Amino acid sequence: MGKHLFPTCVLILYLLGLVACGTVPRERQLELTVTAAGYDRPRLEAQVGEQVFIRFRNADAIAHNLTIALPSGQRTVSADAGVDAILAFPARQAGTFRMFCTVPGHTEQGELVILP
Ligand SMILES: [Cu+2]
Repeated sequence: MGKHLFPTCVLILYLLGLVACGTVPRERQLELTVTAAGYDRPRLEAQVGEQVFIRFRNADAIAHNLTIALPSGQRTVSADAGVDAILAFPARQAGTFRMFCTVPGHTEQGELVILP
């Protein structure tokens, strides 16, 4: 029992240190639902340094995707009818970035604002 105490203390101090130094990215959980009327919100917000998780809920009867044009490249997640999918990425740079669906003929759109 006693010989496990020291490594446990070291581990706890290490984890506390990571949190205190900010090297563990904060998480930003967001949700976006798509219906036949489009995305349910025109704007999502996150902050530089956060790990962003967008739960993309497809409440429509056909497949859609969520594509975001980030400075590091385009990120896409597709969701079949009635299915949820997750788009995850680090928010590295502040700005306003277009969100849209790339399925031909589809017009869903909005913007992701990454605050400095
Ligand atoms: Cu679509």
